[in-house]
Amino acid sequence: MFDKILIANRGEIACRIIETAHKMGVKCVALYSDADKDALHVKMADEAFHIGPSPSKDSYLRMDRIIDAAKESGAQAIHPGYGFMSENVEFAKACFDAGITFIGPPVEAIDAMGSKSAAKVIMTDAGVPLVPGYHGDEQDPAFLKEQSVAVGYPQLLKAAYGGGGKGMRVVWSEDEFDVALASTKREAMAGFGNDKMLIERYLTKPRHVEIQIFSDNHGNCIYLAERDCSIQRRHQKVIEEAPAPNLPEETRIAMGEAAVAAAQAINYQGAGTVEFLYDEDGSFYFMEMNTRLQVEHPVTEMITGLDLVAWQLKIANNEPLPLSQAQVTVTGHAIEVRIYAEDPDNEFLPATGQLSYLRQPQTSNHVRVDTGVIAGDEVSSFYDPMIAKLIVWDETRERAIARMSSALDDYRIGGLKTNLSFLSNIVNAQPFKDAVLDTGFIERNHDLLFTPKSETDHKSLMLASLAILCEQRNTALLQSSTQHIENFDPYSPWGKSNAWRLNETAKHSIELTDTNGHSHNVCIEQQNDGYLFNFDGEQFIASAQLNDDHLQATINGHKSNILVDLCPKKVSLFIKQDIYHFERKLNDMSAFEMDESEDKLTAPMNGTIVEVPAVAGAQVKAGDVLVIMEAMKMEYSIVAPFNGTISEVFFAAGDMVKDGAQLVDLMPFESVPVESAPAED
Ligand code: MV4
Repeated sequence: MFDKILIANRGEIACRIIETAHKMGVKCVALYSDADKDALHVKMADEAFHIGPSPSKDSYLRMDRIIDAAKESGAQAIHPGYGFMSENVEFAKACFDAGITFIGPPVEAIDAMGSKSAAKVIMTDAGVPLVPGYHGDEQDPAFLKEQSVAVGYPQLLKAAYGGGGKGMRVVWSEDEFDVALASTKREAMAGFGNDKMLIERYLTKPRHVEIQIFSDNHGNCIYLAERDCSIQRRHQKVIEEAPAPNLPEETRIAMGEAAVAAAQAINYQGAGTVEFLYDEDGSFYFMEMNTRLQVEHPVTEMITGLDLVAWQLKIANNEPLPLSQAQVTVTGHAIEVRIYAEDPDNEFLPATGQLSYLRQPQTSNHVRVDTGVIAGDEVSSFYDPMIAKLIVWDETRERAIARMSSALDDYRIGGLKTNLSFLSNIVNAQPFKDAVLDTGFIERNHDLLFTPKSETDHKSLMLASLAILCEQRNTALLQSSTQHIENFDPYSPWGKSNAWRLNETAKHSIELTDTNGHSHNVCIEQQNDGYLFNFDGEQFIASAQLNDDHLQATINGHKSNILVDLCPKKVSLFIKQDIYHFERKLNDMSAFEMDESEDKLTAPMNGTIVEVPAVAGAQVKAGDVLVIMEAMKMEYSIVAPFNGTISEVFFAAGDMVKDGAQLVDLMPFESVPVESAPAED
């Protein structure tokens, strides 16, 4: 086995490969761009090489730098992961020329599958079923027109060198053909530098079912069951599962054997995936073959109990397949969802930002999370914005769905938009539970999956406000803990860092702006045993406690246990799969702006000084009341935010002050000197 391999990738797949390699005692070399200098995969590796600026073209796609890093590190093999260089013939050749093992198929196999039409010729010879159509070399438009008529309508025009749905055009009738051919050829030439076309009968509601195959260098080739990846959006897989629901056993076997035949036809080695279109009438047809480990390989691992990356390393090390076909067993059902930083309410535009809050579901034999990020990481626009893959397994599909739904409810991500609620809507949708699957699933169930953005409700406003108030109360608790207040009552106005005069009802005003851009001014009266909210005349009595990110709140007797992400300017609520984000404007009268740069304490608004406990020269502790002022019929205490000496007091009781006026000059010091300790004996 290799002593050391280099992973020419980043993110979750790099972490996943490193994890298996380390279990096998293989050292790992990571590569990183400027943007990834603190990335998880770099931390996990035994060593790492900086390979360039953040853009992929200047880093992860720089073959020369990758090969140089492998040579310099002494890596004996390179694992390309998926994407980037994983299906690049030139890169596989460069590895071979450098005497470095490419953990993947032979160059010839990658090359053979690079062209759809060439692949179809090979599949025809191998007896693999193809969609009826034309995929020859004759490309004269008049000849193609004749083929088009022979195939019949609707039909699909496909660029031979297209991929991912690009370079395809549905033709519904003969008189559409000429225009469609011309435009698809132009698109293919512009996109792929080759305008060779093939024509296929168009399947209107196919499923995407793919077979995982493995070949070794000793003539063995087996299939490891199948995956259903029909739920896609713009040719991006969203949910994958294994095995494919309701696939007749004889179809499963026939598809698997066809996939093996396809692999053997190109002398395949390593992990590969043969994709089929599975038609409503039970027929299946070769679509394309991927000569890499797929993103969705974990669902196959969960139902077979195998480690496909370990198999890749063994095969690259010229070992035979660990199992024969007869020894492969399939147990239970697995589902994977791809968690993306994107905005489903805005055309799934990629989202960027900091993962200010990240809580994954508890992992187990049933729940797996493959990720390349940790809380606090930035999701940049340089790379695919996938945050993680969430994979679940259970004994039946129904139970796997329930487990996925629950795991999604437990997944909490704050700081940027994600597709979590969209994924939750899919797995909870009856058509998904009924396995009514085909490539049009998302479009057909649009109204089920895209819940209109709900107007912010009073409950979410109250919960966000309670979280903020609890946070401030907890801060006061922390500060006043130095005052050793016995029997501290969290609802006592004196319990807060901004203690309130007992003879007044403490009032707060918090401004919350929701993701629709609507601002809500929430007014709260603080009472001895909690808070009183008033929305359009309707009153709500509430109490709450905040422990870390858990908010326990009772509103009019109804208890809620939710997770919150509190940042200075934002507050997010995670209520099962509903997520509420608010900009949090510090209008809350119970807080005051501390001009940190100059340690000044200023008046939060125009008002009148009621009392000035502060005296110049006095030493005070954090939380001590310095000034009490009245504004808008409410009283506020301005307290010392840290230990220090009062150097000057600028106002006296009865004075009027303007918003922002400096009230006290407080000089910080390390700690309030205590009486000198008794001399050591
Ligand atoms: C098809 C098809 C229907 N009929 N071929 C999409 C990209 C590439 N993988 C091939 N694709 C399709 N080929 C025929 N003759 C429908 C698709 C297709 C599709 C296939 C699998 C998964 C998702 C898809 C989404 C749209 C179209």
